[in-house]
Amino acid sequence: MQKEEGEDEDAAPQEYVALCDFTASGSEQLSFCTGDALLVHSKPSADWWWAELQGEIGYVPANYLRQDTAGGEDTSLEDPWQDDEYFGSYGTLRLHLEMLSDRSRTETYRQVIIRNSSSLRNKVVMDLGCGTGIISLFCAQLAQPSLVYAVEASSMAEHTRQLVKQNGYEEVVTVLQGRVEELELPEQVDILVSEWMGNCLLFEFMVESVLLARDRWLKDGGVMWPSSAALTLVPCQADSYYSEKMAFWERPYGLDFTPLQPLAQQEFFTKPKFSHVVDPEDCLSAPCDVFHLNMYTVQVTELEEMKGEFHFCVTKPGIFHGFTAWFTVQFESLETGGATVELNTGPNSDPTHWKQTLFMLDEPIHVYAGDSIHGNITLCRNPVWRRHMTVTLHWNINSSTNDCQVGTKSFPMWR
Ligand code: GJV
Repeated sequence: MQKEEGEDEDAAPQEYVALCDFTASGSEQLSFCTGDALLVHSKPSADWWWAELQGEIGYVPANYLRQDTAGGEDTSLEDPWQDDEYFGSYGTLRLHLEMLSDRSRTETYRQVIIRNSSSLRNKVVMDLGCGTGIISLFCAQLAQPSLVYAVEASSMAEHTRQLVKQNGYEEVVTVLQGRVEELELPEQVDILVSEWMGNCLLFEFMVESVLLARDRWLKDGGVMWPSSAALTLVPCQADSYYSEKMAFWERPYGLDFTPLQPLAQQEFFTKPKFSHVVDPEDCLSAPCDVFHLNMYTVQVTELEEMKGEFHFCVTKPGIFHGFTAWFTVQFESLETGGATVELNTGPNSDPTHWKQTLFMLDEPIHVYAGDSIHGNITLCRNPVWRRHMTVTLHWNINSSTNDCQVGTKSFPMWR
């Protein structure tokens, strides 16, 4: 997903309409309500704009606004799914190499096929978003399904067809190029398998395609792999990241650069940090699952706003720099007495290409063993840009040694 650079510094103010409520969390920010008309004076960054509402002026999150279509450029012609860019990026090898090289990920799917091989016999499988076809090929190699529909929208599908042939599985695996939403099949399937998970589980929202495919193409009583998923959170230290991006400005080369710290905060701590690897030692408490998805029952409309609560008991003294998030997915067994297989992308499991996602607080907070950190998290899907969302964290620290502290922060991912 791309980020745009700031633009139109000297242009005339433009009218925008607020798509959601926004509560200012910093002194320079401006609160507003859904439907408010704001005048955007400048766009100093892609995410934070300088705007006016009823005579007050301040920073506003760009992703909460839609242009008032009375004039100016029209974004309604842009694809809210950004499919050209999205499927374009899956048309080259870079991402497929990253996913295939992720052994924990790929080996988990392989194990699921191996451990369920007798139940897969003579079954019809759909592998949604098959990429280079690895899961379909595992099915053909390690089990005896009657047919695997390998569905892939990107141009990689052409190569996948070749790989299927090269390995001698063209009788079993049928590669279908196109978006699953537009797919026509002669029959429904027994098993829908997909590797759809993004950062913080939902980012990219490929899960929507999986749910639509479930409702259209999965037989009654058919199987979903993964069968369930969860998002997990932990309060953590991130000392080296904090030093590198924030403490750095305290005294570089013997000079006081602290006036740049507010800028550093906007630039480095406004969005989550993807590809963070949290050391288990930096986790300040046991992690907590904040929500679960049942892949058989969850509805697309529920994804608009996913809410969860957390309650952590701090287990060791440290500096609370932020929250780290990751996900797990579970694959139910089809064999009698068979065990569930889990893919866990957290710090206590084998590393994966997703790594973890770090949400930095604006100010680090000292915490002590026995303190409690409770609060909630909301994943709010962007009403316009369907693959994006904003994560809002609200926390409360109760401590015997400190005053009770509360905080709220919203992180766009990315719009
Ligand atoms: N229809 C067909 N293929 C798709 C679709 C769709 N609606 N959505 C994604 N893909 N875990 N976040 C393909 C996409 O082109 C890519 O090859 C793969 O599914 C996603 C793989 C992992 N991404 C992820």
